[in-house]
Amino acid sequence: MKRFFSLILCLALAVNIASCSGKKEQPKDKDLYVIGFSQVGSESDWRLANTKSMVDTFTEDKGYELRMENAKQRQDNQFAAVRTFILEGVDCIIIAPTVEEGWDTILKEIQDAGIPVIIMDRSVSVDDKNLYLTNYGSDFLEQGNMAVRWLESETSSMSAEDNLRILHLQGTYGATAQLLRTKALEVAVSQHDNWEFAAQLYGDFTEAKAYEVVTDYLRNDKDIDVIYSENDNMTYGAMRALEDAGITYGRNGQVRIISFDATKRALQYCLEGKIDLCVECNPLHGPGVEELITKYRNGEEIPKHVYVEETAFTYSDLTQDFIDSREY
Ligand code: GYE
Repeated sequence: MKRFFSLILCLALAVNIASCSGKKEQPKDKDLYVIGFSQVGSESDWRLANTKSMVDTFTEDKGYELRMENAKQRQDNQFAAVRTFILEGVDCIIIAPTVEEGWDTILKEIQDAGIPVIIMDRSVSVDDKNLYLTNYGSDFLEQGNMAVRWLESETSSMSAEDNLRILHLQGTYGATAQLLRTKALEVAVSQHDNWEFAAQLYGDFTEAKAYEVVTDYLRNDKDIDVIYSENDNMTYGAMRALEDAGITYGRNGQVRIISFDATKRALQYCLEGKIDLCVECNPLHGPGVEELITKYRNGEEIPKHVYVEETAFTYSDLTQDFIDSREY
């Protein structure tokens, strides 16, 4: 009897092992294309829309597994995430780099592991461009130039004796979005004798930081004509600081406001006359990046740099229906 039970036990175990190993032979994720994605953080509405676009695009239904790591705006967190992706042997790595510099070594490590890399949103500054497949994102210099052209046309009737005092809010130092939006403005200021910086303040792309620095600044100087804010969330912080200081802004106010990103809330403020210019920065990168990955997997040539289409909006370009229909 004892032997009979042992036999049954053995059979049961054997069936169990067989079914387990059967499962292992065809694991679902074997067929999935695994993407390791190092995202900058969750510092802004733009970033949340960007993350959503990636999550919505790279779904299991379409044959992907997206492993996303939030770097909380720190490059060393990105290095750690990338090294984990290498160990896991993912099929592709996507990096939205916090800053441009410092990527040579880690990109070399990925190359040595034979994993393709896509740089998304911002750029990296490396000597060897073969370290990544392609760079997909915005033309940040053109965004800055759109803002400058608008400001030139708005101030064209200004007398040469009047000075235009610009309060410049800067995003994360060293990020492409900061470097190039800053470059466009600095070049313009150097070319216009009567444009000057009231100050250049560090807002790190967040509302809280911008509120803090603008509040502080306005304690000693309220003589500003324009705020050039390198993203919408910093703009919201600046708007609150201006309100606290009793300074009016927008179309009928003392201070004109230029904001980058053109996310829904900013466009709404623009329609209400609180923001004068919204320069668009399109965060919906998922579909475009997927197209590049598909081409790569099919062995097709892909361009080294792909820019997304963008424009700029003033009050007169907007309607409520248009804003409601926007995805971000
Ligand atoms: O403008 C800002 C975000 O790199 C385009 O990063 C992105 C910028 C965007 O935090 O809101």
